[in-house]
This record gives sequence, structure tokens and C-alpha cells, in this order.
Amino acid sequence: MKRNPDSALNVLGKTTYIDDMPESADMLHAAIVTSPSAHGTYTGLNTKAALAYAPGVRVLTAADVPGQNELSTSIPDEPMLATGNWHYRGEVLALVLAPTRSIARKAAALVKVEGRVDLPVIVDPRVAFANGDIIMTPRTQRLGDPEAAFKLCDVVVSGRVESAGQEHVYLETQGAIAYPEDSGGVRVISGTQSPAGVQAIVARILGVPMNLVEIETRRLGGAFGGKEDQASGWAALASLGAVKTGKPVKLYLNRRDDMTSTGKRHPYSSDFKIGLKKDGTILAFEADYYQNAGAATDLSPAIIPRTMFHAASAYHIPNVRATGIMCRTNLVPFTAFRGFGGPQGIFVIECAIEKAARQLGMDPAEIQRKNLLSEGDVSHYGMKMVDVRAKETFELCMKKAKWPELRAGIAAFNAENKARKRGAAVLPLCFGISFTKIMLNQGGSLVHVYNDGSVSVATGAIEMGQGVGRKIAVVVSRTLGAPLASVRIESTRTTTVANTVATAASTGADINAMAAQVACLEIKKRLVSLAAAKLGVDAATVDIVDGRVVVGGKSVTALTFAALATMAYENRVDLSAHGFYATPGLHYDMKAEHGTPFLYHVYGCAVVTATVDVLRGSYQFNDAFIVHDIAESIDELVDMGQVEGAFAQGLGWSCLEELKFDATGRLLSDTLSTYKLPDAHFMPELHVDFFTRPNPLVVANSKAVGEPPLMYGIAGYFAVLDALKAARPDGTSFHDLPMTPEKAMLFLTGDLAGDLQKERP
Ligand code: LUZ
Ligand code: MOS
Repeated sequence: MKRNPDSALNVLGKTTYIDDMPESADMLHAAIVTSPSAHGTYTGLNTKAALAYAPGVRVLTAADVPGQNELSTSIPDEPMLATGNWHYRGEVLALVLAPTRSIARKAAALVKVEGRVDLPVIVDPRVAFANGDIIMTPRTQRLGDPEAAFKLCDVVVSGRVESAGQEHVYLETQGAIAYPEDSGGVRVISGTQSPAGVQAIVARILGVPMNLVEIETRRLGGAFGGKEDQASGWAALASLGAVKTGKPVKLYLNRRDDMTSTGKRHPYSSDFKIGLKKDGTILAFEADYYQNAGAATDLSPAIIPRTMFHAASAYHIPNVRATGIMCRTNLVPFTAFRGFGGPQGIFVIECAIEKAARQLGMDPAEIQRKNLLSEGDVSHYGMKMVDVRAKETFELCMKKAKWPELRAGIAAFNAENKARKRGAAVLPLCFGISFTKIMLNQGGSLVHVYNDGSVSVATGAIEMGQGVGRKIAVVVSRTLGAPLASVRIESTRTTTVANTVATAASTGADINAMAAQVACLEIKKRLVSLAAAKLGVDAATVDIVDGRVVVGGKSVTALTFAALATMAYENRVDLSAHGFYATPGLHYDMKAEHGTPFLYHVYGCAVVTATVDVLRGSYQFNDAFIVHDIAESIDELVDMGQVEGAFAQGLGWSCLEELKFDATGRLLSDTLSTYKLPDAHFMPELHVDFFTRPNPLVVANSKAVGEPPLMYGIAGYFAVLDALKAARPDGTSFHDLPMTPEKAMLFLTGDLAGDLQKERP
């Protein structure tokens, strides 16, 4: 096993995803009936034509739910099946079951909404805010006194920033298969990042205790946060169908249903104010983040604090105010997406720096450099920053990119060329690792060593293509001393490891490999003491390394790991153990908005260059230089895949992917022909180096890698903007992500409209 264990299967097309699983002859297929507008009420559903369409069609509505018709894990504002009203387009009104998927879909199209009354639709978070339609109360984090500090500044700049949402486009759409059990409960194969989360919701919907619901997840064809909270509805609908009919029910969304009815990255509209001294030192920063939460609470209350925690990004600013406001609109409930509010916050401070730099006549990179975090700085949320790597990674990256020469080269190119202009931008990174909700920072494992020496490892981790299984296997192999090839990672099941959390927040390997390690150390202790007894040596001198028992650190014995496992069984020594890990040292005072919410931070830096075609507004990225703080990599191939993939996804969000709703709340970009994803041609040449200082706080001295590199993509926005400014030095910078060629063109022709225009001096 040299890489992600799924890689070979994927290449051969042999990997089994949910829709590849065998279907029993009695299996029913489900299709959803969704709301016809973004806001409305109705008196009932007419199902006559649907039921008459084919034999065996059934229609289930809210009235069929035996338990509680509620999907939310916070404020109860998200019914699984609508009850007389809807609040976004794509909300599920009914579930149609039929012997085939095609019949189910056709019958679903025949269900008619009766007594429909459309209501006003709000799509803009600022309008929702003005109407008082917010979720919970706004939160504010503070450090120092920004108001007073602005008075001491040489330059104070304010502005407005927009960032659009992002569609997850996991290759495998959402779905589940539910099998009825004779207990009255269900067994569900669910496409989720959080089997235990799905278990709780299914139990609630069915009105049964959690021990009658088993959820299993073998792997996902991608998730990116989209299946952290929002897989539960599909599993619960399938479970409802299974319990109501006594037959297995499969619900698998097609791409358009998935794009219309599932949440995405939150769009934000934000205001900032930044104050600096003439030399570029930032004295004060304020931001108000209007988060477009969509029609239900979902994970918004966990996402908004991550935005606020990243308000100052990789900079130390002595006076900060960051206010987060969750605004309720008539769009699909927005949800977790790789970075979880962090990218939105980081984009705002970078916009502020860009605007301030223009005012000061400085290169934004010089302001960035001047204000980077130092060892021992205290963040605006009261956390003392230790083992800070901001300056080192920044300088390494600038050196790697040959920044002064790069800048000079761009200036020379721009002086010579009229039709094409080049630009460059830098993005320093500081991303906090741990779930912002402290309770979620826990994980469990169950490790069995079989008596032939092969090893079975179960944890709460979900393999979604990111390679967490590979990392856990490496840690288990190293800890036990068992050969890597003998370690098998089991599918994730609620009956093997209970009460787990979502594989999310970049913590999948941190938490689950740690929990696995705890169990392995327990088993190893027993094996070592047995080996010591058999060899007649002191247990303190015995170790197991690479599949062999070793005495005194160097004398490799003939006793293999496998033989020792057999011996343990013969001597009635327990070869199984459960492990548990809770991230230490986390605390947060919600009232004071102060504490230590993160175990550590991930640092790094990216330099991105771009060339704009001034006549067309189109552009091309040239190079991306990245120095990423990986600490000690558990698997360099896996980690490089995460860095490159996250960067591509961040670049897509920043520049290319355009999630577009119209004023009636209809998603216009609801297919892959209207929603453009980054491809190989879009990507710059990548030059990635790892910064490898060990991180003693985590298993194997590693660092989390899943989300942080996504932020590097933000440099793409500013690289293009830099080139645009070279073409039109008179134009005012605009901060409206993504930086599509359309917007670039409008900037170049001086036709940028609307609120962006208002910002012009
Ligand atoms: N999920 C979550 C996350 O529940 N809390 C978090 O802090 C988080 N951060 C990143 C991604 N998912
Ligand atoms: Mo979360 S955005 O699923 O890590």
C-alpha cells in the first residue's frame, strides 16, 4: 500500500460507491418533490396523478413522519418535509417511492401543489439584516480600542467586500440506502462525513432510540464540507421510506437536484475599516460580516466564529473589532465548505490591505510583510500565538518566487506591452486548527489484532478521497510495529465506534489517528510484556519495529509481529483495544469572546502571478509559488495532493466558479454546463515546498492539511487585480469575488456597475 488505498481501485473503476452497490429485487427508489418558488405557502399536495402513474408508487409527506420532523442540530427551523410553507427553492415537500428510479422521478413531477401563495423573497443578507431577519444575536470579538486608534492613523480606508458562494461539486452526489430491520429500526449506508450525526437525526425522525439505527460509510466520492451536516436529510428520507414500506429504499440525487437542494459555501457581504501609519504598520481594523445564511440555521453558528477568528488573518493588529451577523434569506441553507468561513474572513482583510496600499502608494506585499504575526503575539480573540511560522514561511516563499526580480520583470513587461498586462500577489496564511465548537474535538477507535498478526482499525474518520485512511494506517503501523501492508482500515460504522464527530475542520487525521494510536499503545504494551516474558528480558528493553521484536534497541529477534500475535492468543492475552482522544487545552468564553479555541495554527505563504488580456478581459495564471507548513508529513504524497487540490479549489472560488442566484431565489448555475470548475488549463505552474519543522502537539509531529491551502487561491484574485490596475491605473479597485473575466472586462472598460461604482472616490 504505497498510497491512498483507493487509488488503484479508482483507476481501475472498481471502487464501490453507494450507487454501485448491488440492488435487491425488492428495493424501492426515491425521488423528491421540491418547492416551486423560493418562498410560499400551500394548502396541500395533490398526489392523484402521481399515484396513478404506475403500480407501486407511494408518496410520503410530513404527516408520515413517526418521530420529529426536524433536521436541525441547533435552532429547530429545518423540517425534513415541508408543512404548509417553504422558504427556499429546492425545499423538499414530499418523497415519492417507486420500483425504479425513472418511475419515481416521473411520478414526482406529477405531484401538484395546491393553494399555492407566493410570498416576498429576500436574497440579499443586508436586506434581511435591515428587516431584522437575523439568526441568533450578532457576535463581536474585540482587542484594544479601534475607534481611538483610527485617530492616531495616517491613513484610514474603508470599503465594502462581496464574496460569492461555492458549489461543492463532489463527484458523488448525495444519497443513502436504508434497510429496514426487524427491530423497528434501520441500517443505512449513508454518504456522510458524520455517521454519528446521521444516526442521531434518523433516530429522531423515526422516533426510535439511537441503538436501533446503524449508519455505515465506506467512502465518499468527495464531500468538501457538503456532507458534514447536510447528508442527514437524505438518509432520514430513505429511512422513513424503508420503515413505511418494509423494503430497502435508495435515494440518490441527480446532479441538478443536488445543486438545487443542497447547501453551499456562504456568500458574504462585508464592510471594513483599516487604519495604518505612513510606514504601513496597521494600527486598527474593523469588519462587519453579513453572512448569507440561507433559509435555515444549519452550521452557520459554527461558521461565523471561524470567519471572525480569521479577521486579522496572519497579521498582528493591536486594535480589532470583528462582528459576525447571520442573515436569514430565501436561499438554500448554506453550509460547511472547506475553510468553513475562514476564506471569507481572510478575503476581507486582504481587500483592506490592497486598498490601503494603493492609498499609501506601497506594494501590498510590503504591508503584509510589515504586519506578520510574531511569537507570543496575542490574537484579537485572546489566544497567545506560539510556534508562529508566519515570517519564516513568508520570507522563504518570497525568496522562492524571487520577489524583487519578479516585480521588476512584471514592471518591464507592462512597460513594453499594451495588450497584455501582468500582475502578482502574495497571500500569507494562518489558519486555526480545531472545531470552533469545542465539544466536537473528540474521537474514538477500535483496534483488533487478529491472531495471524493482521490488524483491523476502525475510527470515526471518513475516507472521502483525502487519504485519511492511509495516514491512520501509517500511524498504526508505526505504533504497533506491524507491517503497513497488514493494516486494514474498516468502513466507518456507528456500531463499532460510537459518538464520533464529523470528519471535518481538517482534523480527520489529527483526531482519529490519535485515537487509533491510543488503542495501539495499549495493545502494544500487552504484546511487549508477553515478548519480554518469553525472551526472558526486561520489558523496558523490548520494542516492535517493522514487524519484528527488537531487544535493546538493536538486536532484531526472530520473533515476528505475526508470531507474537499468535502467541498472545494462545496465552489468552487481549488483542483488542478501544482508544479515545479529546483535544487538550481548548477553552472559549463566549461572553467575553476570548479564549484558546485552537490547538495550533497552520502557516504558509503563496505568490501567484497572472497575465491579463486587456482587450478581452480574459486572463491566465502563470506561476504559483507555495511554501506550506506541513510540519512532519505522515505521507508526503497524500499531503501534496491536499495542498494542490485545496489551492485549485481556492483559486476556483476566488476567480472562476460563479454561483449565481436571480432575484427570485432561483439558482441559475444549476448544472455543470453553467458552473465552471478549474481544470488543468486554468491552473498555474505549481511550485510547492513543504516547511517541515515538527509539531509536537499532534500525532507523529504532523499538522492538519485539508483546508488551510485553500486560502492560497485568494492570491489569484489579487494577482489578476494587480494586472488590471497596470492596465488602468485610474480605475478603482473592486472587491467582488470571484474575479471572472466578465468583471475584469467591465473594470477595463470602466463599466463596473452598482455598489462597486459607489466606492469610487
Ligand atoms: N466544522 C465544524 C468545521 O463543525 N466546526 C469547525 O470549526 C469547522 N472548521 C472547518 C471545517 N468544518
Ligand atoms: Mo468541514 S468545511 O466539513 O471541514
